[in-house]
Amino acid sequence: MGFSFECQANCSHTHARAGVFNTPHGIVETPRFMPVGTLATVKGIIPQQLKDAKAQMILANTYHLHLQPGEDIVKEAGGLHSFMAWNQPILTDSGGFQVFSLSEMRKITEQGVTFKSPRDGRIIEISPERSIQIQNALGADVIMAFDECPPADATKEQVAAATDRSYRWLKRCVEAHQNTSKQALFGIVQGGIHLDLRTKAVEQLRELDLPGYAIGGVSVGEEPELINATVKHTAPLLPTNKPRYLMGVGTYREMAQAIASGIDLFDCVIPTRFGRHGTALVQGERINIKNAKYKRDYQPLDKTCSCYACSNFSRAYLCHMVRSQEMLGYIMLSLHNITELIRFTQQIRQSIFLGTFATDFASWLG
Ligand code: PRF
Ligand code: ZN
Repeated sequence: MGFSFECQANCSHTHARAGVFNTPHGIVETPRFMPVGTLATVKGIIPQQLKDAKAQMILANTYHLHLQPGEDIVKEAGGLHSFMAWNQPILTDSGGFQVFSLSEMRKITEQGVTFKSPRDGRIIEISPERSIQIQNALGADVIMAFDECPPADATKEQVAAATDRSYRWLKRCVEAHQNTSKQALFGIVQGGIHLDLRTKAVEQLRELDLPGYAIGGVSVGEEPELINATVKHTAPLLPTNKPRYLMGVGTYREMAQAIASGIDLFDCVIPTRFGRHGTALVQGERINIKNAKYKRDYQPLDKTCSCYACSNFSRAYLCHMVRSQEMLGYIMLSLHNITELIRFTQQIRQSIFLGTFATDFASWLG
């Protein structure tokens, strides 16, 4: 079975839609949050717990897996699904964004990027062709175009040049992609906060008739209101019959607003990163479980949540574990946070079917 996207319900007040994305490893019901498993592991969480959290598609990163253990080992193990024992959909990001945010001595040319490996100082080159080759070897259901994501302080000229280059690189990715029946290549719209650049980029990408489209280059440090304005302008220009993915966004407000603009998929490291720092997402708020007020709080973190932490442990116990730097504390907060963000997107999905999205989530949309 290949790939298809069906829209099942549309909101009559916003661009929000509920859909199903079919992949060779099963369905993704949208809108949906996707947990991040950078190194082919969602830190601290086993696959059964991800299933219990109703995760459907999870992410992994080309850049990290190329450095360690190397795509040859993943391929030899039978591909990412078999290597990490996750038999549901997986998406790999292409590496370009991670090279820019994580490595030193990076150099970008028309050919691609070169950088010094943070592991052993080796000089590594990743081009659009190389990124696709690596992603073909890893074997995720969805693979991403190799793009250039300019920083928030780039000039409009720099953003325009990166957007044009991302389009030339995308055509090279399409050309290099070997495995179109088993892996869907998504294009990435760049253009920063410049709406005219976004419009032009969408027009170019639509020509290529790809199985899905992502909005990149947002949430890179710009004002939060500009994220919403950019997505509001860009998402409705994308084809309605293909999935739309907003990269690296995963706060309640940004997701609710992006869903109202017609976005289907999200990923973000927030739930696991927060979990490792003692922060829990509860009813739309961030709470620091280390706070002294939780020392004798014997209620669950969130009594409406069905995750393992909320079903079995008290805030007092979680507070104790995190204060004692016990790894189970961080794991339980990460598990709760992932469960919570998936549940938030699922509640939105339900409200789209019921026709109550715009009213039920009004407090997040304003
Ligand atoms: N491009 C890629 N991955 C990304 C981004 C991008 O622009 C972002 C920006 N928010 C997150 N992850 N390839
Ligand atoms: Zn919970």
